[in-house]
Amino acid sequence: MNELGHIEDLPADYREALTQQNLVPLWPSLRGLLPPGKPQPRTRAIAWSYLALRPLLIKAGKLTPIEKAERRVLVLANPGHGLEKMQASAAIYLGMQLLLPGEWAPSHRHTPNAARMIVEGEGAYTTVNGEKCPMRRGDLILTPTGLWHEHGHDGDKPVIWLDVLDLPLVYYMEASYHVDGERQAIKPGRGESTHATGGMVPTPMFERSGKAYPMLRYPWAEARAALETMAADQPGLEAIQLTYINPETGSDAQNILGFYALMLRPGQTLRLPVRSPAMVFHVIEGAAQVTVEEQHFALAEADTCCTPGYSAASLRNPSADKPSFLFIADESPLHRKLGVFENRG
Ligand code: GTQ
Repeated sequence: MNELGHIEDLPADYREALTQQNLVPLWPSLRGLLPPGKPQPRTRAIAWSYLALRPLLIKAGKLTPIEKAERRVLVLANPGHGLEKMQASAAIYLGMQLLLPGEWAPSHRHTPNAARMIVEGEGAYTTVNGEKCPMRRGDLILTPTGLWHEHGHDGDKPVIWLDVLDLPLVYYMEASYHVDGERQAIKPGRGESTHATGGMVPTPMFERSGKAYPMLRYPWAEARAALETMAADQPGLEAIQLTYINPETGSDAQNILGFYALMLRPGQTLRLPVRSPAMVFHVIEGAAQVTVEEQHFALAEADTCCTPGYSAASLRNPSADKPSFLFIADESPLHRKLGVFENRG
């Protein structure tokens, strides 16, 4: 690879003349824009300890009333991007949100897609376009682009969940905005949750709903049972993994980020393929050791970590007798749609 010229090689008066006309020479930046062989991601492999962040989140509950915060969230920011950018990777935003008993985070809708992985507590719910979705540990709840959503809490202890949004991408596209709304009327019955029957979808008057987001809540109890069944059925199966999908189309549940549940058998090490998208790992149950290139992270329950794209990573369950369960989010749907997805094995 040949070295190209530096900006300092150019005479100062020439550089000044370019700047005056909003012109920039390409060649000093060409290798940075198009590095050889693989990208040079800003995204760093980094982990956030739940035990360490929880007291700060609880303290935020004392310092800032919900009326002032609207959403009481500590953002899991990747220093590789600069903390102020509030992004975990190029396309992924992560936040830990706290709702205290009796609190209400008012209704709004926005262009970025959001998903919530429930970490702790009982009795809270998110209402998405009128569908009341109970929040129990390990549940995945979608609030896709443009859908009204608000959070309420009838329980008696704090509820905490992990927000996963494609905010950095939508913001970068200059397409990010929100609209405030009125408290939603809750639809009677089970509503869209009838979709939770695997392999069957409602077909009133011989038509499917045709909704872009027919299923909004993916209960952990069902995902966990499905993983355990897969593991028992196929003792030789390496990656015991499920993808959260749109049950009407079989496509990823959302357009930009992908969501998955993974089980590691006791003592199992799983080497992941080297792929272009960045990934997020969150421990729902048990523990996991994540190795990314030369870095190691020992994740306990409720800990979260992210890895850049094009990196070699492996996951290990350190327990000799208990399985561990992970929630994974990644940028695969985005990379596939853009035609830049790569799997280098
Ligand atoms: O709960 O609606 O972490 O709008 C960031 C923006 C959560 C939410 C976040 C949001 C929300």
